[in-house]
Amino acid sequence: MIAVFGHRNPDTDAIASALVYAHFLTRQGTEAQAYRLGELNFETSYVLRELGLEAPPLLPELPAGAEVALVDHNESAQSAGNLSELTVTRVVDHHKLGDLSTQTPAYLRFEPVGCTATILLKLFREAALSVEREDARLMLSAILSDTLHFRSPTTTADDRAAVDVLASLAGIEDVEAYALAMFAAKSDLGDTPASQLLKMDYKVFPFGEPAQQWGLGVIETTNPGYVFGRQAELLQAMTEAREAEGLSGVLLSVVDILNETNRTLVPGPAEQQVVQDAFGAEVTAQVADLGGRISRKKQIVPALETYFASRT
Ligand SMILES: [Mn+2]
Repeated sequence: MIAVFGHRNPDTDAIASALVYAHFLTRQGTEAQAYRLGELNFETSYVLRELGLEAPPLLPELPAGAEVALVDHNESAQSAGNLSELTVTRVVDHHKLGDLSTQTPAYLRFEPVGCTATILLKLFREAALSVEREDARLMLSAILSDTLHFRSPTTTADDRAAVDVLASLAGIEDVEAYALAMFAAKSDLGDTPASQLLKMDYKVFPFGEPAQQWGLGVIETTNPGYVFGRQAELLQAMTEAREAEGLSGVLLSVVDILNETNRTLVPGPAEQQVVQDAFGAEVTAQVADLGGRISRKKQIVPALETYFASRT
């Protein structure tokens, strides 16, 4: 039995791709079970609820040598705690290659597309395997989520073509309306504690040499006013996370999905300096205007890598 899982602080792609890939492998004769590495966000909960599906179980502590398949991530900092002891047999991902190493030859499928699910659809086609309605809906949801329904600069022609195919397989006639319902569910944050809001879509990255660890959170929302109404609490939660996790800096980008803008919370002077130097951004009252840079993967992380590399 292979355990299939996406990254910590899972998003819709991390959950949907784990479910679909586990199903794909099982149908191909390799028994697999999907897991999650954290709590679902409100968008993913909506997607599963609409489908009448349960969330995959939390990944238990696996014994050394257990076979695993990674989807939607490859960096150890975003994976199972004891990843280095596990046997990675497969990786399907659309992120940059990080510190991945494998103990045995592995199946590795990386493509620079907007979503892991776009790659999974290709695997179904290459295997000449039909796509079941539920899997089509999961993959469609993941692509709409990761690409912000094609608003993100990570979107490729492959993602658009996949959505066309999947919408008809999933029986979704009005894709725009479905995407807006997903984004509305994601934006309905209620009284979620600030520390939890920070961690809902949050990844730790090493930058420079010797590596500094930076925590980069994103809140994608159709209602940025709500998030900025809680700015003081969020800044406090960011400072606490920086101390508790021994990080060099923490940033939280508030992405306005509909207007395609990014205003990023800056908790201290170290973060302010980096944001000014790396992005040439203006910082006013602990908010940096990052303009149209709405993709952490394509626009935030590469700029920070370039910045820190130039300083070492
Ligand atoms: Mn993804």
